[in-house]
Amino acid sequence: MAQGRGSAARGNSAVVLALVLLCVLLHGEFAESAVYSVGDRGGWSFNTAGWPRGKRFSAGDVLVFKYSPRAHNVVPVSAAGYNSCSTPRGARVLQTGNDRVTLRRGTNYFICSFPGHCQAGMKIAVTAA
Ligand code: CU1
Repeated sequence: MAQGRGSAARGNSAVVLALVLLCVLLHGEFAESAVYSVGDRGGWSFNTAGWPRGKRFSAGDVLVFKYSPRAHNVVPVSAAGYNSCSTPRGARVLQTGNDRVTLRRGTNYFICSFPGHCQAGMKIAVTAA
C-alpha cells in the first residue's frame, strides 16, 4: 500500500515537471507581452486620458488599474461609451482596486463610471497592434 502511494507520487511528480516545462515554453513564446500600470505612479485617476500617448501596445499586453475602490472603478466600454462617458446597462464593472485587463487587438476603451470622473479625464483609449 505504501509502495503504491509512492509510485503514485512519482507519477504526479512527472506530471508536475511536464506542466512546469510546458509553462516555461509557453512563457517563452509570449515573452513579448508587457504589463503596464495605468497612470504609472499616480495610478488610475483623473486626467489619465493622455497616459497611453507615445506607448506601443500589443494584443496580449496587460493593463493593471490601481486605485481606491471607494473612489473609482473601471468599466470597459465601446468607443461610443468612451466618447459620451456612458456605461451600457449590464456593463462589466471592475472594482477591486487592482484590476488586470488583457488588451485585445484594436482600440480598448475604459472609463471610471463614478459621476463626473470620466468627464474629468478618467478615461483611456488604448490601441493594441
Ligand atoms: Cu473615478
